[in-house]
Parts: sequence; structure tokens; C-alpha cells
Amino acid sequence: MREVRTRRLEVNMKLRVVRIELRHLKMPLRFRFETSFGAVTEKSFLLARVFTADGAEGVGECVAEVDPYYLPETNGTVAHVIRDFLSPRVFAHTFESPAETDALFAEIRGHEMAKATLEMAIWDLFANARGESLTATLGGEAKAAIPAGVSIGLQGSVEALLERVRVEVAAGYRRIKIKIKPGKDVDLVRAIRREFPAIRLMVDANSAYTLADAKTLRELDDFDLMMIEQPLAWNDIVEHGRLQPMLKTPICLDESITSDAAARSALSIGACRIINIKAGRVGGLLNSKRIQASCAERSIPVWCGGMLESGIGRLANVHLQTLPGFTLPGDTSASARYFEEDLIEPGVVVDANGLINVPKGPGLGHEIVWSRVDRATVHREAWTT
Ligand code: OSB
Ligand code: MG
Repeated sequence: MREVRTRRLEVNMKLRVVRIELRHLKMPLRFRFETSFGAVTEKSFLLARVFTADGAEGVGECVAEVDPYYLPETNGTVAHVIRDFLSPRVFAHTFESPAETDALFAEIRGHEMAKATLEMAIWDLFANARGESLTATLGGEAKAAIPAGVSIGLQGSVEALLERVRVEVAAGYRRIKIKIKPGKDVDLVRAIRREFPAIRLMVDANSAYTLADAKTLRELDDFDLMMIEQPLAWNDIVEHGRLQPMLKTPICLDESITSDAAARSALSIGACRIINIKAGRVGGLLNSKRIQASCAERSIPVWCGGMLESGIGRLANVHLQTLPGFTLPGDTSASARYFEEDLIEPGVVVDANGLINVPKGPGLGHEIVWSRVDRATVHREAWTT
């Protein structure tokens, strides 16, 4: 009885954010990560914290990068939009549910990564204030663990790539993704398939091809790939709709899906058969849920992408993957792959079976080590009501 009464009270909780802090962090990566659009050796990202007057807080990691090469937003545009447009709206509102950021941010067009940063902090705030895990706040399933995949960047040679694949297969990952670009595609896949005929394998082009490359992309049909991720332009769903019927291999869209409307457009013309969901790319966790639901209506599988997140964003991705429909292994890999020292304790661990445990504690469920966050912080600003 007592349990039920407490819980009802918590569900009706009203929260006001009185302080927002935005930090810029830099963390060295343990490897150089090269894609068709560039290479990075350092993770340079924003972290937002939201606070209530009575000391509850939530944290959200932003997926924007230094340059607008993956999608149009950058750390600079995100800071501008949070400072000048999103924070004032959050301060003016009393929240009964994290879903309310949706209406609050609706008149600001685009800037999904900026919106997601605060939205995810507010989901975490609600989870912390209610004393429940982010999985529970999101309405995820009570799964013990989720399957992990891994994304391998372009390497200097085929042999170097094969060595990376050997290491990750031995580590237990349930699916290997490699980056490709024109001239570094069919040969790489052929070499991997010769040594690993049965692993679950896929490729990600990050928009490096055009329809004129259809013949090369069709050659990939011979290698039993799970999918080809975002072969064509980041902003062209119609051309993917032309390409998909030319291929046996499913197309998975990443960059092109920045909203539920984009997802429904893509599905309605058959532009893809799988969708990669990154909460940061689609404006947050609520839109992630909507896209998952739109896909479920058409039996389209989804999986959770990654943006080389620190442990904070990584844990949010783990909780997101407890939603139904996330049936394929995502790009959420172990903390130790990316960083000498992650911002959370313990770090995200992938076991020998390629599984990541879903934390059960309140909020993200692992401790955030603020002394490490402080050490990685290069700039900080804060606003209050
Ligand atoms: O296209 O999925 C992508 C990283 C940065 C930008 C875009 C992408 C990626 C990854 C990395 O593939 C996935 C990860 O390990 O976090
Ligand atoms: Mg991708």
C-alpha cells in the first residue's frame, strides 16, 4: 500500500530547473577514428547539467563535433542555441514529464543535437528525482543486458583492418561494422569475409557515394552484409529510395533520419529497411521512441548508433536500447576501447558474450566521477533563473 502511494506521488512530481551548466570537455581517444568525412584523435564535446532548487540534477551529453562534417551542428552552434533559445524556455516551465520539452522547443527549427542535450538531461533529472533507472523513466523493458556491436574506422592497410577485426571478434562483439569510402570498399569486405565467413558484418559509408556508384554498391551484395549504412547524401532520402530496389542488401539510414517525419518519409518510399537511432541526432529520447514506434508499425528493425560518447552518453544509449524494437546490436562498445579513463565508474563493460549489463540504479546508474569531468573541462558557463 505504502509503496503504491509513494509511487503515485512521485509520478505526479513537478520539477523546475533553476540552473543550467554547460561545459566543453576534451578527452584523448585511444585510437584515431577515420571515416569518409574525416578523422579524429580527440573527443571534443559539450555536457549539460540541469539543477532544481532542492538539489536534484540531471546530465546530458551532446553528440555535436568540432566541425559540421557529419551533420550541420557543431559544439559552437549547440552552445549558442542552448544559451539563447532553449535555456530560457526550460527556465520558464514547470515540468510534470520530460516529454514536455517537445512542445517547449517546437518553434525552434532543426538544432536537434542542441535540443537533445537538454532533453536528455531532463529525462535523467526525472529518473534521479524519482529514484528510478532511466530505463524505467523511458518505459524500457526490464532486460538484464543488451548486445554490443563495434564500429571500426578506416585503417591504413587491409592487414591493419583485419587485425582490428580479429581483436574485436575475440573481445566478443556481436556485430562488426567497418567504415568504407570509394576505393576502400569491396576489397576490404572481401578480405574480412575470407577470414570470417560467418560473422555479422556491415559497412557504413557516411554519405560518401552517389547513385553513379550503384554498380560498386551492388558488388557488396555478394558478401552477406547485414546492411549498408547511409551510402548516399545525408539530406537525400529520395535517392536512397531509388538505390534500395537495386540492392539485395538492406540500406540502413543514419544521417538522413533527423526526425520522426524523416523516418516516416523514408519508410513510406522504401528508402531503407533498417534505421539507426541516435538520440542526439533526432532531437532526443522522445523522438527516438517515436521513430522506434514508426519502424515497429512496419516491422522495420532499429538499432542504437554511437558518436564515440563518453560514459555519460554511452549509458544513456544503453538505457535507450531497452526499448522494444532495438533488436539488432548497436554501436555501443566498452568504455575502455575509447578512453584511458572514462568519466564514469565503473565504465561500460562488454562481457565475453558481447553483452552489456543494463544498470538498475537511479538515473544513468553508474557514478559520474566529477573530478575527472573537471579535469577534462576546458570551458564552462552557467545560467540561472
Ligand atoms: O556514422 O555511425 C556513424 C562516429 C562518429 C560519427 C558518426 C558515426 C560514428 C561511428 C562510431 O560509427 C560509433 C561509436 O563507436 O560510437
Ligand atoms: Mg553511421
